[in-house]
Amino acid sequence: MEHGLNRREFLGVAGAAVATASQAARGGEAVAAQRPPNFIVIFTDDQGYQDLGCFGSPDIKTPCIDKMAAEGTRFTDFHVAACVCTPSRAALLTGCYPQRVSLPNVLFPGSKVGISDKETTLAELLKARGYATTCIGKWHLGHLPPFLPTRHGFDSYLGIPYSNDMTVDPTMEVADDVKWNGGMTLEKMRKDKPIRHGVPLFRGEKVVEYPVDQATLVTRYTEEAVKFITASKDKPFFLYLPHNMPHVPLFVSERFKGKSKRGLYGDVIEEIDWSTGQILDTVRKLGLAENTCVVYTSDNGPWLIMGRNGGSALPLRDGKGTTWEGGMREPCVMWWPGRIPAGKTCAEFAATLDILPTFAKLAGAEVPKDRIIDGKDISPLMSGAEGAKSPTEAFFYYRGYGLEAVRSGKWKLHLARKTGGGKAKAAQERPAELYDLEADISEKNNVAAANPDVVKRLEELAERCREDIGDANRGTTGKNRRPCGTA
Ligand SMILES: [Ca+2]
Repeated sequence: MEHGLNRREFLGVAGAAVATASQAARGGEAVAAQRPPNFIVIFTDDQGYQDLGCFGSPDIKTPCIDKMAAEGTRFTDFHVAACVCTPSRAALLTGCYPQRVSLPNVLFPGSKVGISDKETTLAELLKARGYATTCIGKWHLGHLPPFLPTRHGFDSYLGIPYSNDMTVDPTMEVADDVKWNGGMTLEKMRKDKPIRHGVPLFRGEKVVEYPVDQATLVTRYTEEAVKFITASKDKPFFLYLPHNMPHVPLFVSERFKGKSKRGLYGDVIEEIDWSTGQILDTVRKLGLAENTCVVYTSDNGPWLIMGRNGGSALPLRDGKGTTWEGGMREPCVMWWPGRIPAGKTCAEFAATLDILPTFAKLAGAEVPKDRIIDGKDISPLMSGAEGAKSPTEAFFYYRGYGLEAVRSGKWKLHLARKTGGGKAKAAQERPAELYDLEADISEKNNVAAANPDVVKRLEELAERCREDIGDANRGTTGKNRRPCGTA
């Protein structure tokens, strides 16, 4: 039975006869007519490709996520659309390249921009289908009121508004019952220089704790998630859980401190594993397993430079902040008993861009038709449909607005471009490099010279992308960008 689920069975409703071809063709709508599935997205921050037991970690123990993989499917060629936080989240929630929605760079406490209210987020799309929605964790798509989760489709929000190594925006609204830590007062928050790595915790649109005790966050997020699932059990729900760990500075609760052979980073991942187990157990206990689709992945690769969070993307090259595979290929596990085959590995290309159109299809929700959405429906890959192939012809690796690489099939081309050019030395022309990711997942052997036709084809795909959403490395802005929100 492992490979036995076909697409029609996958999209059909358990126990309901999906008898006619027309019903099968309607697919997602047939599900939605009964009760649309629940969705849970667990999105960690800066976790490496290797940093789960089921992805080969030699020394981090993740029994709960390994069990999730044994009951579900591992995606081993799964990508995020950016190598840093803000743009990666923009892609997940809009189904679009972050450059298309003009959020290609990390936002800071002084940033006055955020996600545009003209975009339709995954949460808005599902909310329109009657879903209960919540965001618990790190947002990072703008911390000013017009950009907060509660303005973009989430019924409720608990979490930190951006990265946990940032500070506070002294103008933030503060709740009446705010908890001040470390001798903080409202006056100090408004006037003093912000505390290094002192971040505020939000509930809804107001600060409820500052600076938040970060060692408590995974526990609190988990409790909040369990509460939300329990309260929402009688209607479809969407739980978006973007953990702010293992982004540096690392914090862990007392229960997990010193437990992992891998040091603090391992402790942090093991606590997130516990959290994931709590969430899946809640789903199981409530009898919702067969109607709940859970995706676990990370927003970008491990921080190997500067902060050095201790993660590993092996066997991939490099990590966060780069367009090498280690920066943008992530461990990914999908779980939905009865719908996603158990114990399977999907080696087809997929990306967070695909989550929005796929969930929309499964929920019977409308994807906006008046604009370009980059992601594709990957439900056939999720169902393990025989012979299902990635629907993505080409995938583009950006850093900021600069297009650095293009992927098509097994080939990845790092584009020729100028690099360096600081005070010390003149800019260098870096030639194109081609890698065969099937034979060389570590991007070690440049085979450009031996495959000129492949290089030409991928360069043509890159050129199409430059015309579409631009490339700062060539001084082009593209014709299909949409503005981000401004406050
Ligand atoms: Ca990140």
